[in-house]
Amino acid sequence: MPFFQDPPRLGNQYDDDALLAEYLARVLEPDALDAHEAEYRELGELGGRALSDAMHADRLNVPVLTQWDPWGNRVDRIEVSPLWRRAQVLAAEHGLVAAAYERRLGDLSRVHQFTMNYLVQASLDIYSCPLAMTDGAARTLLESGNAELIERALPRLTSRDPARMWTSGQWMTERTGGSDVGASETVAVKNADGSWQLFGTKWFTSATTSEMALTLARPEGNGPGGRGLALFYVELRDEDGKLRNIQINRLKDKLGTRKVPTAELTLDGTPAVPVRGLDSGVRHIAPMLNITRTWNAMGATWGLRRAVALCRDYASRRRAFGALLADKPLHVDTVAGMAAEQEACFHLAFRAAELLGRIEGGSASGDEEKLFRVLTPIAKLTTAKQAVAVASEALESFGGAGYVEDTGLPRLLADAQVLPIWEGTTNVLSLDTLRALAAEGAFELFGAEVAGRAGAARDPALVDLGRLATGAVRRAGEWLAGALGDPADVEAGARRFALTLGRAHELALLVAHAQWCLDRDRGPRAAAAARRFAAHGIDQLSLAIRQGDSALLARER
Ligand code: MFK
Repeated sequence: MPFFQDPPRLGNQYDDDALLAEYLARVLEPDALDAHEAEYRELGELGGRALSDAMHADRLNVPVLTQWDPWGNRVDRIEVSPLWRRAQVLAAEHGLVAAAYERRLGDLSRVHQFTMNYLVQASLDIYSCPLAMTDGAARTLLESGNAELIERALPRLTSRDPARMWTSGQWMTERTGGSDVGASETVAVKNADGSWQLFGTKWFTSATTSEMALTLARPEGNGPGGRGLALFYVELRDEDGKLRNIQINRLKDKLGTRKVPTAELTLDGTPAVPVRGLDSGVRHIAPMLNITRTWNAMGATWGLRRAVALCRDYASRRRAFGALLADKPLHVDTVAGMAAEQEACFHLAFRAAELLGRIEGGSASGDEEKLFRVLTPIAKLTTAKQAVAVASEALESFGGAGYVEDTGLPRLLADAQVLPIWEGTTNVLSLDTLRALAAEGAFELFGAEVAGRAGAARDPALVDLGRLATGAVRRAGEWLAGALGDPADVEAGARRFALTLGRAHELALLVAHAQWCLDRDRGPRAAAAARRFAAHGIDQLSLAIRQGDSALLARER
């Protein structure tokens, strides 16, 4: 009988997830868990079986743009994949956006919403992208106070009826780039009747199939920079379904996220409505950024979870050199390292969700709001880096199979790579971390958050790990205070500084969770995750050696 390798398989993604079970038992009231467990289990079953099979079967389907009809009319129609059409129905029916706004679980509604997404999104081919922006648009409109637009769009964005639910795009990036948004060239022109039209090119619009979008444009006569931009609301199609003076120039040929119909658009007189005044567009779109960045951290979390779940299962099927991989110490060492990073990422992303839920419920203190502002860029940049590193390791752990497209495995890495790029690169978010920490008392609040979590430890080994976390934050603060004399020093070290804070916070969260597990005899896994994660390194600033860096950028000769 010739040898054929058994492929990795997934089980129910709720029942199989010990970390999720512990976390939900820790943060939810038993009644709330009872009320929602059947739905979590249903989503876990879909995520682990029917939808992951469908995603595999759908592997070669990509969105198709048809620009012209047979009679020469410009139509610019995008056909998305079958799984995306199914995802649209599932997202509405389970309230994957709506749950955050219905607030059935009060301040824990964001935890509930993201738990559902965590269970299913890794099998939905990045349908999380339009949902993230839909969520961001709902929050941005709510914060704008624009009653007319809220009344018009919010019931759609947060609907549970697939026929009524809208998704939203977020059109920011132009040819001038996705980071320096203040350089945007799109112009807003006011007509004699008071209406507005937009003229320009949007270079990276990820949800062109959405019904609406929030976008930035510069009202004629406004000054430069982000302050001169205004935030506009656009409905893409008229009553006949025709695009309103929008042309879809082409779809992007991307490394990953290939099911997402990311397009280049020309706005040629697109009707638009100002959302909130006629300036400060960057500030006014910031609520959207903070929501989509939280989704990004969550996206890393479910991507990592999928990679680790596949590796774990495979280790129990793959036999080499006379033993299962699961019994090979070096393989165990490798996968344990991945699992520890995954658990850390989970805790940080869900901590952000906890704070967001409290802020939206109005029960958060000013300090918690400030903390969330700091945590958003830190969580986004830290988890995105982990997602790429672990996805790469996951592929390697499958050997050659991890490099072969029709196993579906390479997609883990290709899709993860978007996470440090989308919604602000690691460097841009490191600078945003500094901006958020510039608020009075913000660094002290962050330090108190880490110290509070680390301080939950009573087990001596966990106490030591907690000290490692608080020590790293203290040293990061000292580094910042010392670097402040030279802005170039601060900027050069910003990424290492932000990653140090992110990893220190993750370690403190792991420690607190591990203590909770020890107290309830829930086994050694959580403590092992904290220990292993700490061993990977927390303090990144010891490598901050700027001297001579420019020589490394110079041409060879
Ligand atoms: C699961 C995955 C799902 C992912 C969804 C996929 C969606 C795909 C679409 C995209 O990829 S969109 C492109 C991504 N681009 C970005 O995320 C932008 C990256 N660049 C930045 O974040 C820059 O820092 C920024 C554009 C904000 C800098 O612009 P400016 O014009 O130099 O702004 P400035 O002066 O720094 O800030 C303007 C105001 O906004 C300030 O307030 P004031 O006017 O009161 O002084 C800032 O404090 C405020 N602000 C900026 N960022 C903020 C913020 N406020 C709150 N939160 C923030 N994050």
